[in-house]
Amino acid sequence: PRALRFVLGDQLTRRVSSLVDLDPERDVVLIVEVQAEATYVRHHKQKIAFLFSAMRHFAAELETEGIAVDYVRLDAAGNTGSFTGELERAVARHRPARVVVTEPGEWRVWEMMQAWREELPVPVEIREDNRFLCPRGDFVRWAEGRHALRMETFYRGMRRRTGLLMEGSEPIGGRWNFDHDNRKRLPKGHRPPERRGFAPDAVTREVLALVAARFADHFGDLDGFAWPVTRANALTALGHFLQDCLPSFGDYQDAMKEGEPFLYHALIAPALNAGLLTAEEVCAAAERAYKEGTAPLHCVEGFIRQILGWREYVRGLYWARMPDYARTNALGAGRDLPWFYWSAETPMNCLAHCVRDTRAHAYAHHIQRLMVTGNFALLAGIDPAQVEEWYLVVYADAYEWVELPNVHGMVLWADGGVMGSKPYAASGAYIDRMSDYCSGCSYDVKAKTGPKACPFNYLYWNFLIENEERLSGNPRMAMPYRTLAGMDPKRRAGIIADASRFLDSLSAEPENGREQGR
Ligand code: FAD
Ligand code: DLZ
Ligand code: SF4
Repeated sequence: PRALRFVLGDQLTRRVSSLVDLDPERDVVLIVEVQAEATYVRHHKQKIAFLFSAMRHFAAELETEGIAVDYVRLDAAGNTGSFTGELERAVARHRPARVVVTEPGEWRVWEMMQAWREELPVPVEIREDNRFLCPRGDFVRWAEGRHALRMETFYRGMRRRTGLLMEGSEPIGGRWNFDHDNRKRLPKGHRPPERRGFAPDAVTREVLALVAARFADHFGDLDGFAWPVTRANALTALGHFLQDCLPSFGDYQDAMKEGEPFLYHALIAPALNAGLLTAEEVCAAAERAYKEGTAPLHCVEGFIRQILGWREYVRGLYWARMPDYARTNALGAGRDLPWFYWSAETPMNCLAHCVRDTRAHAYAHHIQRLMVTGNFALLAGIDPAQVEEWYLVVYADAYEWVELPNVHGMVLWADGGVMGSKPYAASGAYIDRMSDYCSGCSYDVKAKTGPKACPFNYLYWNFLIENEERLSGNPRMAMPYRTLAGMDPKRRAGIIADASRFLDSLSAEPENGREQGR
């Protein structure tokens, strides 16, 4: 063939830059299932099943178009188990004039690609990832000379650049951000809409069996797998969200409820990150919902901000700051990740529910990730690398370009303030306000000290005490540090005692030597 076009598992769109000039008469598309990608971290079973199924469906769609696809299955004879090994074998098989790839989503694979240029006997063309609205180079230019890279400034630039929700040079509705209309708690007895899932077809069922057999010791359940694995199904999922959920998305964006892991969230991140949907079409569809009057502005703006703002911003930041970004540990956190992040066995009801939702669906929504599992990891001073690995493992939408800034920067403040001006630390009162978890908890969210007190309460103050030197000069932390300064020394000593008793009781290993399905 003229060109061998290597498509990675998260680049599943006909419009990806490596395929735009494909010649169906002479080119071959290479897609490979490899052990190394499935195990560089021990991904949740549903994450592997989602990607393998989406890859197989995408290959079948290309073939229907008459395109030659060389698809290497995980159990194919001779599969070397790595991107590099499979690309080398394919080059030997097809003897192409050149290899064409699109830049990957992770630094790790970017380094591999640089080596391909040296090692392969044919030229390798690495093309820009055209699946984002802000090219890497543009973000770098925006970031140049700034220490703090604030999302809000970036987002306004993106609104102007794309014209989304704009009236000339002004934001529609006269404001850039409608957050103060959002973030309500769910009214008592409120029933969120039924969510549309996708029953596994024959291709997915075959993949589910493969994953159950080959990755039995990975974290997570496979029953209940309901992710959309084709572009057509992903578009159905988007349509369902726009109609049934977007009109209340903003209102309940930060709410949490026992037994309701999805609420009004879009559930599109796995599809979006793997290429089944594009950011551009999702934002355009949401804007249309506003213009056609089916969803209010504060919900549509809130939703578009997540994708046009946050998603593009974390991706830009990742590439602008890697590889050094992953190495910082501004708060010097070093505790091991507690075992309950895998087992859900903790009397803290909020954490137990978030871990159970995660295990069942390879999903938790933003506030569960940020304010429950994330906030706990911050307050307990858990080693950033271990927290990052957990987030990369457990979510079907996780890739390092999006996971790392969210965890390292937003949640753990390990970047020392590049992403957020202050750590998101919060006590139990926040969780109580936004959820119904506390009413079913054996701890008392109102109690501040003692064995019955909600651990978030004393861990919050203990966090401020432990990081006094690093954080007390931060103007945005002035209020809590003033309260701490005025605190009765006996109370302060009580907090430290409660926190060390609690933290010492955490185990990084399964209790009683039992393996619990990590
Ligand atoms: P919705 O809540 O309906 O939001 C719509 C879309 O906005 C999402 O699909 C996503 O594409 C985008 N979005 C929203 N918030 C963010 C954000 N902070 N960063 C980037 N995109 C965002 N998202 C991932 O895609 N992969 C990850 O690995 C990931 N890790 C996270 C880790 C932590 C600690 C936190 C706090 C957030 C993380 N997020 C991650 C962002 C967000 O939580 C998920 O995108 C979202 O929960 C996915 O579900 P949804 O499609 O229902 O999203
Ligand atoms: C996450 C993942 C998994 C589990 N398996 C594969 C695979 O077998 N083949 C593949 O092409 N991609 C896989 N991926 C996604 C890659 O890890 C992803 O492309 C890189 O992390 C770069 O973003
Ligand atoms: Fe979580 Fe504390 Fe509420 Fe229990 S009381 S659910 S630990 S916030």
